[in-house]
Amino acid sequence: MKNNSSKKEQLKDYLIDNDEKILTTNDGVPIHDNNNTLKVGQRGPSLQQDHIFFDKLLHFDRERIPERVVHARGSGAHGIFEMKEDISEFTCAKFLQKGVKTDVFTRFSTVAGFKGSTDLARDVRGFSVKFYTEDGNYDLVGNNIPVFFIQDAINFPDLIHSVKPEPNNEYPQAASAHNTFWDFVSLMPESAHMVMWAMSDRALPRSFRMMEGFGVHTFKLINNKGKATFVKFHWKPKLGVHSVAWDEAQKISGYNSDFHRQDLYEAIENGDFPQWDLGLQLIAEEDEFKFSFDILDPTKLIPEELVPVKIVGTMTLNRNPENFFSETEQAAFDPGRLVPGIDITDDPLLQGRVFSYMDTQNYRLGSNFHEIPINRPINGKHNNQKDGKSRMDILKGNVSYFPNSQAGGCPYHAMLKGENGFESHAQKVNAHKLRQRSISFADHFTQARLFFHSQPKTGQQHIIDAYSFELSKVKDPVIRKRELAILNQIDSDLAKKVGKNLNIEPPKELDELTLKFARQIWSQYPIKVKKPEVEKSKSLGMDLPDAKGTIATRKVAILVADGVVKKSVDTIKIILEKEGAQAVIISTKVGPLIYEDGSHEEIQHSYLTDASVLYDAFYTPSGKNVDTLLDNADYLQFINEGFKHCKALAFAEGTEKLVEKSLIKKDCGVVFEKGNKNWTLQFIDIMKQHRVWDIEMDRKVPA
Ligand code: HDE
Repeated sequence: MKNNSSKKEQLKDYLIDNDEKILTTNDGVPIHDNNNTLKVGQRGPSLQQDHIFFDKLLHFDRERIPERVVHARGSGAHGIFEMKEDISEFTCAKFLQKGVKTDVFTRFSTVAGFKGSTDLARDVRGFSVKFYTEDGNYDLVGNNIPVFFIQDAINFPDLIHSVKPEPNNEYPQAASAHNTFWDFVSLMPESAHMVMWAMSDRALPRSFRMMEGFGVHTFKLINNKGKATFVKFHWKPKLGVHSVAWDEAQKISGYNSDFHRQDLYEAIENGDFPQWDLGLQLIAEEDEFKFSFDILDPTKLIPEELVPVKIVGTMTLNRNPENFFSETEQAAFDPGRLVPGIDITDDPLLQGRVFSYMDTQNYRLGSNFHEIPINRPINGKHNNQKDGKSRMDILKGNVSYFPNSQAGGCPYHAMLKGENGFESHAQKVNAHKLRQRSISFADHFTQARLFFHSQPKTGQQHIIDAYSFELSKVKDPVIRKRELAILNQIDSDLAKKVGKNLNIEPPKELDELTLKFARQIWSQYPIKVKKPEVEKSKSLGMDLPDAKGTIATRKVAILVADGVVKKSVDTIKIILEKEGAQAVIISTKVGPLIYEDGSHEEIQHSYLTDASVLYDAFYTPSGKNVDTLLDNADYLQFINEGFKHCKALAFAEGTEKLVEKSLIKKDCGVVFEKGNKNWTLQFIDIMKQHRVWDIEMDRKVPA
């Protein structure tokens, strides 16, 4: 079947444009007066016959639907995926054939917080992509972390109950730093690897546009001969992988809890379309048991040193939704939404997901959720399902059953027309029915260690700080100690350093209770582990080799006050904008900024409305602004905090007094114009590194 419309074209049929239109009821009846209810006399009681009022209020009373039980807080965008490589030997999926372009809708999310919670929580980020292919919708519902907390779907409700606000008092919101989460994970050593990722900078992205995405599970690609190849999906962001500091994340949550949502929306509105390459790790069926870990275990990744990531295509997000609720909120993702050429594996977490998503969509959106415009396949649906609440489609004819002769056998099987219908991989299964888990899943610490050892020194320090923060928030000392015992199994130095911050000597052995629970899964736990293939993996750090060297879309604050020299502002603005960065002028108040030469410029940002944590770098231009800023505590806070968070700072000639008044020490991340012809280049080079994390320890200032 051919694509008969793009997703954009399809959605156009549902767009409502109120321009130049008369206000009506939901039945299209023109409304004469939308200010007054119908009353008995001007001051009298309202009448029950006011159908105009009821039409409005009844709808309002039903505006809320259940939020997603996890990943409630999210932001989405439309885009396109273009396949660039030929992988037809591995898959017959039509959208994965070289040169094919497919419309997508992508939603990013946090996991634990409610719909209105902050974007900057320490949390995993969801990364869901709906491909509107000519063979129907395919959903790749992944995360920005390549592994998961648990191995079997049956533990999922418990995991989520433990991390969500506690049931008696419903706090803390969007935070894992509390008793119940650490109680659960300290009793579930299988969570050790994922918890390590969640304590790393990966859990504090600078932007959705700067995170990797992972399918997490091993899936199968199926070629047109029915042959399967195992596959892991990766999204690699063109802008690189970048994070913010924990102190910064907490402050951003206060200054702008929509930080990521706004960043994505504005980037797309500005034409800075975010892009990710799709990468595949392909593993031949014969190699299923070749590794020291089990590829069906979702708490394990396949180091890129063992199986390189093959880049095959690119996704570009280029259009914001017209309406958040209609599109982003009603988007229904489901890892069981597969197309011919892709199949699931026996990963016991994935198997459970295939049930849960469809179920949750039925609850959240109703049984006809696939008829909601954002969820409609572009190739149309043809089957004998009918009726149900809010059915939109109108099925023609008297036949809604199969097989039939009355409608000429329609709709018929794909194979009758020589088309490829979805066929599950013909996998041979021969085993007893058991409620058990494979012993090949029982090594929980080797890859947690691999991740920790693969981080640079600052990355390791951030992990130590994160464990120390989170466990300090845990009220029960028994839980803290139990988790330290897990850390000690991963790396004794890590355990010692966290233990020092908590005043606990890390126990040598796992806690009795942890062992007891693990032995309920594997009686012989702990097992003798296999030697890992690699001790360190470069790809687990945050430096993507192809993504370095850009300051595109970075926000640079130009910190001014009235009397600033216009040329000093304009010069850096032009240079930054040429590099694709955004220069934002911040002054003591919004409205007209008065330059030294008397000219004016209308500005939108002030030290009152903005904060240093919302920017990537800072420049202070020269002029009479210096005298004003010397006495401006908010300005000093901007540069002190920028310094603390390892950002690039540049100062024009004549502004040195400001640096002396601040807590800034002159280091390789601070650039001065005075006597330095290359200052702009240096400033940009520092920004390209994102942050000067290497000297973070020397930048510990009270800001
Ligand atoms: Fe989900 N997950 N999940 N999950 N998940 C949902 O579906 C679930 C898991 C992920 O942007 C829910 O529509 C179970 C892994 C994302 O709308 C729900 C299990 C991964 C999103 C659900 C998992 C994810 C969800 C809630 C264990 C990474 C947001 C609302 C068996 C690969 C999708 C909804 C969006 C959402 C269940 C584990 C990612 C309840 C039972 C592993 C990105 O169905």
